[in-house]
Amino acid sequence: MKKVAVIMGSDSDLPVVKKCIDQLVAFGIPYEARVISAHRTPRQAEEFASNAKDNGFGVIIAAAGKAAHLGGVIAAYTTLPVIGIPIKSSTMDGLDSLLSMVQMPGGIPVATVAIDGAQNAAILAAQMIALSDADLALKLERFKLEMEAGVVAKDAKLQAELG
Ligand code: RP5
Repeated sequence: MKKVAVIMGSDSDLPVVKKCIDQLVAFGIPYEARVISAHRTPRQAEEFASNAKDNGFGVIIAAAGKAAHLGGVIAAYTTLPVIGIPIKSSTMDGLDSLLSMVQMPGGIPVATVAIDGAQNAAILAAQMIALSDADLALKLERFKLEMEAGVVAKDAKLQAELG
């Protein structure tokens, strides 16, 4: 199975990014997590992205806050799909990160999830990897069924409480 790279702009992003890592682990997807900054370590960002495909990665997840250019810079150096997690790390409640990530120019997409939407980034990456992995596709089916059962149970509880 292809690996998923989880890159964060700073170790201060880890509390949010942990939810992404936990979900990848729950799906049994091999991953590597790194701290690489588009601004503070641009050479490492270029090196990682340029070699990611040859190094066995299938998807790159990039989490960053403030002027969040990490996803875009990584996407510039690879044809692998890049998923962006805008991190709420500034006084602007993450709107700055969201817009910095999502407003990519034509030709260089970054599939941006919600502000701090780390779990969804992992699920989206899993869906991409599952296109060529039947076992993972089954896990995703099961995941959706469990979600459905959870909501049905909550609805039943609400109906019981309301009489
Ligand atoms: C971004 O700046 C990082 O992704 C982080 O969200 C934010 C703050 O970084 P630190 O100053 O905490 O290292 O590049």
